[in-house]
Amino acid sequence: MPIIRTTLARACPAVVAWALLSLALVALALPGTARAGKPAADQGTGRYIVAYDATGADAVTGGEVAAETERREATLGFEARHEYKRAVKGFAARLSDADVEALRRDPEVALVAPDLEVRALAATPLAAGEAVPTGVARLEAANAHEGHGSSSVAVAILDTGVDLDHPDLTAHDGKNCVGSGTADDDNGHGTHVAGVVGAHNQGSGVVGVAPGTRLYAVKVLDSDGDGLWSNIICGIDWVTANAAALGIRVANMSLGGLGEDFSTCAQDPLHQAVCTSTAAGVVYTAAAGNSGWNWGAPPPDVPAWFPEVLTVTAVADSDGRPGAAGGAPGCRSGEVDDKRATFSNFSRAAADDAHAIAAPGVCIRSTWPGGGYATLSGTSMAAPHVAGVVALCMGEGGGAGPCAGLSPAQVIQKVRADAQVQATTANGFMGDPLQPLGRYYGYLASARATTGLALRSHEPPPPAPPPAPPPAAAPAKPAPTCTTRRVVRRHRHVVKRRVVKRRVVKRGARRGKRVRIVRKVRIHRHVRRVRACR
Ligand SMILES: [Ca+2]
Ligand SMILES: [Ca+2]
Ligand SMILES: [Ca+2]
Repeated sequence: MPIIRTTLARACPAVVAWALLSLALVALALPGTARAGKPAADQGTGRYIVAYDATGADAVTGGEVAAETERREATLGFEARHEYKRAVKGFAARLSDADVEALRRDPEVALVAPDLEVRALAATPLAAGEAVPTGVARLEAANAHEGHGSSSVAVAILDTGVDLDHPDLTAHDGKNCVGSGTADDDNGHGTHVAGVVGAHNQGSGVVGVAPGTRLYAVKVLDSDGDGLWSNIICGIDWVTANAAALGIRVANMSLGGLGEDFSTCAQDPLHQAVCTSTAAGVVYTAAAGNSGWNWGAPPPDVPAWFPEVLTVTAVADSDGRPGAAGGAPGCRSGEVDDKRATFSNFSRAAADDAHAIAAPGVCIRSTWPGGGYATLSGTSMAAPHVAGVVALCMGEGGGAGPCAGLSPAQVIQKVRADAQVQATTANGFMGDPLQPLGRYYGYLASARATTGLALRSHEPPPPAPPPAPPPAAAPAKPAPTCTTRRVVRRHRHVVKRRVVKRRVVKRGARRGKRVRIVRKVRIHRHVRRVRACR
């Protein structure tokens, strides 16, 4: 039976950071069937949605809905509150049990379904003193102001155990498959993984993707972070047996080793355990491995290669934002902001691509045994980010989410499709399918797209303009009231003119001049506008 070892140790013996070594084991498990953890939908409201047969011989067209509904209202005595003519042909109404019975017997009625309550998804304000790790921010699971509530389902952490009394975690003792005693963490790796999924939003430490989610510690790796397949199968067996009772719908496996060969569900006991647990409704997230190689090349990396799991590659991100402007991550050299992590395994075949997704896995801060915190890197850190997103998709705050009722295979494809829909070259990473590097790492998971909850950005308001200098010291006074008056003055003007006339004297008389003064009087008219203000 192969030994499950950290992929990093296998790939890069020179790397001495034990934190990275322990990353080889990635265990992030969400417990099985969701229904056990949720209250039953309230069917006692008396409100129903009735859909007419839309396709059969008795099909009711949109134009007939009003008349058909009116006929039944008259016969049975109910009153429809809504009528539907397009997406559904039918109506909604408060109905008695007898009405429901009668409508269910009605050949033209295809469906009588209880009208269940829904609740708006609301973000939770971030508690003062809480720090949002970069990976949580990068997936838009939380920002400096808001985050998500706890998942409605529980998550199993198949790992080195979890610090059961860490104040930032709601960790329950699940199963110790390595030795005796509780599944308390004697390594640190499992506690770190647990905090990425569900560290509380309680005002100290860090906040997880799905804060306060119930976590079940399943210890399958020893204090060195090593284990055997038999340990892993023991953990998966416990998850499968307890999923329904404990509401476990997600399980994380931040661990890996080399398989003997490619297998079907029936050909390999570890593969069979994963297939059976998945069929019981548990979604498994698995770390892609830290060897920087193709997980699908023989011999395959397992459980990353199993087609039934959601395999998570690692992205480097230093600032919790897209845009590659965060600078190099501080805890590890050689990595670039918003680029695939150099150590991350990847895929090269379509069948392997089909269950791959990416998440932050470099310099991730999370919980540590003894009530502390630590910063680690690895695909082990990437996988629990996605486990948290899947847990939120199952539902939060006790309600049902968009993944409730989906099979694990459907959940995996939904979360991958959400990531693809959200991706652009501006918000993705170097190495994703929009900016490929010749290898497949998948799209970056998106809590925003998968849960449908966009956190408010709370952008700071634009800075206020500096106050205008006070006007010159003139005392304030009321605006003057002004009137304009037209003044007309007339005056006489005397014009004098000397007129010289030549006088001619006949018969030798001398010539002479005669001067005459002519006077004329003119009247001048002056118009003036006089403006007067008071
Ligand atoms: Ca402890
Ligand atoms: Ca916290
Ligand atoms: Ca970044």
